[in-house]
Amino acid sequence: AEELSSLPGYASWKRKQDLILHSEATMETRRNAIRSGIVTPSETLFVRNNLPAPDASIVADPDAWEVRFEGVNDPRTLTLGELKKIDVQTVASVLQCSGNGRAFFPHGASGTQWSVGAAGCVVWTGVPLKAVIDTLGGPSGGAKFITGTGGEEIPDGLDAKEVMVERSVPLEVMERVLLAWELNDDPIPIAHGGPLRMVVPGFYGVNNVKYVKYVALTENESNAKIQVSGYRVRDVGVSGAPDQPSMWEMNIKSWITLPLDTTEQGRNMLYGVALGGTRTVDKVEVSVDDGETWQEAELLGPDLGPYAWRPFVLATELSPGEYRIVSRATDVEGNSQPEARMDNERGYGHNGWRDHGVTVTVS
Ligand code: MSS
Repeated sequence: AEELSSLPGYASWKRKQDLILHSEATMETRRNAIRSGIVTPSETLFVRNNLPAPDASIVADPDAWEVRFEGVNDPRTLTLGELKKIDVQTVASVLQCSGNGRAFFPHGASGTQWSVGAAGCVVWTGVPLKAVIDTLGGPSGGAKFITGTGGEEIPDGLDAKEVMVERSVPLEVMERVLLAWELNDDPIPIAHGGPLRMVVPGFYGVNNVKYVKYVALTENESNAKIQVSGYRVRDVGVSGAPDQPSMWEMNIKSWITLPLDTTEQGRNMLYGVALGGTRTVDKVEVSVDDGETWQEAELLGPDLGPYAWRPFVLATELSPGEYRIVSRATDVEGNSQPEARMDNERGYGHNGWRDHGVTVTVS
């Protein structure tokens, strides 16, 4: 696919040199833009929009933004200004598209051909959803899901249920859900879902509903296409359906960020990042011979919690030649990245270590 030559208006403040411009709605962080960083600068963070972003005028007066709450004993519409007075918390979490790594699937999974860069680790500040629900008298009964609706206007002539971004996540994760108004210490820009975003730490990007305008505790999952048949893991050639796993919790994953392509002989620092989804990363091993032998890398601090990623480094001597450098992360419960990808129709959830390696020529 043809890449854009310049940043689209709503993302014109981004660092163009850090991004691969797949389209107006999809921009990927370059593998070399992460280096040893823990928090991904907003200017470098990937963008993925399923619908055209709303007009930036909605972030001009953030505190006036209204959200409707349903499925509680006292259903109400609250403004962002009011939400800010309920409580406030900060969480570092990885934002990663379900299709990150799609480019590595040999069957040519349709959708944006993300390599490793549909992911970043960012800091969100907002009100815990639990505190808002308590303020509204608690769940009204029978609730099994938290359903959030994006604030996009549905383009003329399209069926809302077909295109709207409305996602449901299990009620059990409520304790960690934030309604966030800050990204990396600044008001959330329109590109990342300002003025208010539903953040579900540890869950794939799609569940982090931007410009959230409606939050409901519901008995059933949303009947929007994006929930019913979209973002479902199924075999190649099979259509999406509600009985297939939804792209909710992220799996353990890591990749090398430096060096890429070439480096000089002698002592080298091999950098990368590792995420555990909802579990803390325990260790990362690195191999310079495509998985024949492994060495344990050093985790770099600080530890920003289970939802953040952890940069790592392995210091090693390299002599001239060609190397296939791969990394494999393990979480505190012993879950490790598999070697292979799990083939699936849409190329979701790829965490196989083999495909994520880099080939480096040392001279
Ligand atoms: N939200 C809304 N509202 N809309 C749209 O479109 N998308 C998704 C999420 N959210 C959307 C939303 C997706 S799908 C993703 S990844 C994310 O978001 C991204 O983010 P950023 O900020 O980066 O752009 Mo896949 O799983």
